[in-house]
Amino acid sequence: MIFSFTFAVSANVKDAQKIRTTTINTYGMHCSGCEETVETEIKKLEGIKSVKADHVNKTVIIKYDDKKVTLEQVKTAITSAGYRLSE
Ligand SMILES: [Cu+2]
Repeated sequence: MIFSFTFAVSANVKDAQKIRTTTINTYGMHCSGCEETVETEIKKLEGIKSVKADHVNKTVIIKYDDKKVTLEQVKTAITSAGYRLSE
């Protein structure tokens, strides 16, 4: 695995924790129970600040620390829970 770092010398220490917000299209959720299942699985990952699954809009909106967790890990959690990332 290749890591690349962009480092700003003047960066504030707080910037070391970079919180990203991402919407992941998620298919196969039918009700609020499904939303809960997805949210529970994602919350098990370290670095997840918040997660909101929406079965009507077919989205999962996450806020995460990209130093601690990758989008790939979140997507894996979704598919492991039995849901899909494409229609
Ligand atoms: Cu359901």
